Amino acid sequence: MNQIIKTSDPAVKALCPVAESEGIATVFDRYQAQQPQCGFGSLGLCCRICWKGPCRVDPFGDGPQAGICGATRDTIVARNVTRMMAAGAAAHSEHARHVALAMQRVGKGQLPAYQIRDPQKLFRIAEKLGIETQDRDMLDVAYDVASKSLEDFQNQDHHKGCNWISSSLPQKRLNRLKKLGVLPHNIDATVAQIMARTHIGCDAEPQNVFLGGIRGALADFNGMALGTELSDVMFGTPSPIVTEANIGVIDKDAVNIAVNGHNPLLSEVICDVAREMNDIAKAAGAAKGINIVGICCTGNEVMMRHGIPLATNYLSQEMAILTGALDAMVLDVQCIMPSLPQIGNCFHTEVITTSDENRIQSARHVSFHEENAVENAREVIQYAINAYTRRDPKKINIPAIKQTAVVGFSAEAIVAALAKLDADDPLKPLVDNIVNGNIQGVALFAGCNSTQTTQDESYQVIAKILAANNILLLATGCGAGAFAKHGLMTPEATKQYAGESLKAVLTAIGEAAGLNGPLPLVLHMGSCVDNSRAVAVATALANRLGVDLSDLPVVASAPEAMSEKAIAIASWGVAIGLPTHLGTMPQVTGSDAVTALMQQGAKELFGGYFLIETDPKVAGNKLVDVIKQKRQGLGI
Ligand code: SF4
Ligand code: MSK
Repeated sequence: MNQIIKTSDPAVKALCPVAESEGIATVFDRYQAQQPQCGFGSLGLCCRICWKGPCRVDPFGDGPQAGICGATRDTIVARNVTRMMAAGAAAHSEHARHVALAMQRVGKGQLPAYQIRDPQKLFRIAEKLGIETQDRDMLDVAYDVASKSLEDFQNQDHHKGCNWISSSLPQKRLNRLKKLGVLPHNIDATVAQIMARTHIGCDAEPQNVFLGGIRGALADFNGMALGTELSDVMFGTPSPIVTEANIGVIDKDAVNIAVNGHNPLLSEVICDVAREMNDIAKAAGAAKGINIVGICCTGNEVMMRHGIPLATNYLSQEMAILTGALDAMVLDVQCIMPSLPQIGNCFHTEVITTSDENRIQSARHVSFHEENAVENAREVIQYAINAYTRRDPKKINIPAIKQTAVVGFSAEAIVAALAKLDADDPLKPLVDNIVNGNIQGVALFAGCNSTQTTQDESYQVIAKILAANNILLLATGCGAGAFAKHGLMTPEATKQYAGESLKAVLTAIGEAAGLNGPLPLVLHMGSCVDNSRAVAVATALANRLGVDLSDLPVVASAPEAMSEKAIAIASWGVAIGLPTHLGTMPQVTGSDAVTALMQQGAKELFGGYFLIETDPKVAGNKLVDVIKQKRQGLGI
């Protein structure tokens, strides 16, 4: 193998040679093996919707210009991207449904492993959803909140919007979306409708297909908001906590267990049970007991709630095993590489799937069910301890690379920090500083890692440009992981990279909040399902200023968007009015009509639009310009 390692992460660079010497293929090798990737697929011009296909449209105009059924390039591209939005919505919303169903059972007292850890938030949500709270038992309210949330999967009345979206966006935005006919009434029905309308011989009008996709993307937002908020109720609303990130958090003197995926239902219980089983690990010879580390978005979930260190983000999940000191990797759902068990087999690592709907060939499977959560957690931890005893000391190679990260900035935590400056009106300091220009605007970094670019690099380049221009930075998902690993979630990064006025504001807030220095340069808002937290902050700002979200100097950036979930997130970002940067080339450019629809067309319809730019420096400067234009529009 002749390795080309597309990463900026020093830990990954340190571990790839281990893979090479062991003859193990990693994501970077498999990327090389796929070159050149199919041009038709890259442009979105390959249709496999029926078995007369696959059909491909010639992008140069010489060959076929329609599929066998007559579908044009515009129809084919629109259907492909719309189906991606539906898949993203389905993935986030399955996660949300899982959490809501669990909370319903907590309300009935049927799941002793779980509690309501944030009752205040429960009651706030109940009021927001119009549920009676006066003199009511907490568990009854929890049951009703979960049931009302599940209505968003069941309602058949097209005139009634989903409960969560209706109570989460500014009225002006809801009116605009309603007028366009893109507000979902039911998450499941919206996903099913997209699959139906994109079946062969159905909706072939590209804009109509795409707007159907936008409704799916807004269903994704609804599922995401619901999943985030109910998780906070059950597991606690994040508040700032200091931890560490990158592969050096794996400890050779401990039983190391990585939790990887997205859904916190099992990982939360693993954290609880690990404390009880620490002595068993010590008795097996691990001087420091059990060390839980996070990967990907399950990693973000446990990091922001418990300060569990983050081992790495999506693209480098295989690297944790290459350290030779990872005893188990426990997998739940989404963004998990099917290659993990093969790599685990080259070491002593137990790779354990836990979701019956998400299994991987040759992985050990422990079927997780909430009613058996404690037993399930004990079982996987015991597998890890047993594996620890089989470790080969000669294979241990943990690069001593890690960074401090201050994480856990939920919307509530941000408001609480601001309240230290103005207890009666916490939003006022933020609004005042945006209006007076000390903070020029806000950028939300979301999304994945992708082999199409250099891992984590664009995040850093763009963030440094925006910060120097006094733009407040928020991050979720693998973007948050990137910033944590590269030391940009620290007060020191603020001192080094923030423009003078932004630095002054972050310092004033940080010192008032008792942090003895500025807030970190990038505020960690959670996993990729937690983008709704940033929307909550933006909605509060818009309501306060009496404007729509598209008027605000707020942008989103997904420099390494890769998954169908990321396509859904970016699409609802556009639909709620945000200029949304994509740093990887979306698979739509085979259709001028769809590409134009996502840019100028979307701008006219929604105020938000896709800004496609693969060069991070150019992208950063373009986002600064967008923020300036938005400020001009507001007259500030
Ligand atoms: Fe080809 Fe039409 Fe079938 Fe797509 S739906 S594979 S374009 S015949
Ligand atoms: S895990 S969707 S690679 S953010 Fe949330 Fe990361 Fe993207 Fe998966």
